[in-house]
Amino acid sequence: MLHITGLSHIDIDQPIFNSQSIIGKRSFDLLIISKNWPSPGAKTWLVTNPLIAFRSLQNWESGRSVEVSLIKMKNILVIGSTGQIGSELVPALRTYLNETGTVVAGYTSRTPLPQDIKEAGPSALVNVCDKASIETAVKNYEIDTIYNLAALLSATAESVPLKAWDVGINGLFNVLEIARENHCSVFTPSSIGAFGPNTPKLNTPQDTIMRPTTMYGITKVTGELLSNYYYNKYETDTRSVRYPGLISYKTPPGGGTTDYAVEIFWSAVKGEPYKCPIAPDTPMDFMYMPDAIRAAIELMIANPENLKHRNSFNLSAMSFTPAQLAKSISKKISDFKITYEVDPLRQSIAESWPDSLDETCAEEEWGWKPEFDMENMVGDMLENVQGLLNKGNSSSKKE
Ligand code: NAD
Ligand code: AKB
Repeated sequence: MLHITGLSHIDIDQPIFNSQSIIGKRSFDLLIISKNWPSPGAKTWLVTNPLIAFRSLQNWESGRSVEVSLIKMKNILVIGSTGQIGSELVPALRTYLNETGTVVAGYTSRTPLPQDIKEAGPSALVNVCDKASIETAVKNYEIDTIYNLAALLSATAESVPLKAWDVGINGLFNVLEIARENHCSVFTPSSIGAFGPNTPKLNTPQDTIMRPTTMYGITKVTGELLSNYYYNKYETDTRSVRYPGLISYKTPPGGGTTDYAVEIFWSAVKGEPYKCPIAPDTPMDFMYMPDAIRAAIELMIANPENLKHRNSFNLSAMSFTPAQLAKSISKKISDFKITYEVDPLRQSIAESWPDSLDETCAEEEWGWKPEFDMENMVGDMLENVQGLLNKGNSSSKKE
């Protein structure tokens, strides 16, 4: 994880806090500033340029307390960089680090790296089931933070449950062991799939019944427990979130139950009717990818002293049914049509998951707040999918 080399709690009115006192310190590579610390809902910013940090602080109301963390350069390994999340997380982390650290894009021989990721920084062949390949990348690049995104999503996992366990759990064990030996922090996403049919469906609490009925869900609960075990037993800095279904346009989703909420946009923009595999009145929780990426970064730079939970935080942004999403799209594309051909597997998984999660703990412990609701997500998705179609990219599904 981040190596905090200095941590001070200061008042921005105090004379000590002037441009010289920040710029004068040469020992840090990144500056993290958290507003209203340590109150609940404190907001954290990662700033790579101390001058910009100082200017933005001057704009704040005087008298606010702020926490300033001076942290060392980070070298990050992202395992699973070619997926729906990884393909957006790698460029986002590179932008955040702003050349003060290295982001290594891990990929497997089965999935070539997108050109933009390959050209913008280092990459390494990393198979999560092959411990040596993780170790080589960690040692070669002096990695201090691992984002472990390798997994088989819920629908795919049901057709190859042993493989899903191997990648999700034996793979995670490898990552945690390497992290323990090399003092790395680890982020391994969990999911709404960690919950099951006995879980309270509405405003699902952070700590509640977790008896999933899918192999995907079983790997997610086990992964949460294993990650907490490494934190409690070895002080390995593990942190994670329970993502809802993620909506994005850059990379198609990889075989999940919530994939419909991405595919629908491609049909709508192409002027085609969409055949939905989920029944019209089935609610699930969703999040737009920019929020998901921000969460992955903000949690990993959060002050560890404020984290009472670690693996994993409930996250939420919007909850809707296919019919509600179709209606929202129809407001922008009036002749859009949706029909339903329910896939029994995906439908039964969807019905076993919560409708909406309570994310209070994430708000209180690391200041989490989503920016996108359904309406502005729909507008942004339609615009961006149209842009991609104009450029000749027409893929809404994994090849
Ligand atoms: P994805 O299927 O799009 O990508 C998974 C990535 O893992 C791919 O790059 C794949 O090549 C890689 N991978 C598979 N087997 C591997 C192995 N043996 N070694 C190394 N890499 C391997 O998945 P995603 O949507 O990007 O999800 C990433 C993580 O987030 C997963 O843990 C997933 O369960 C979780 N999550 C995703 C969503 C979502 O809606 N996308 C929601 C909740 C949680
Ligand atoms: C899936 O549907 O499997 C994923 C998830 C919500 O974990 N998108």
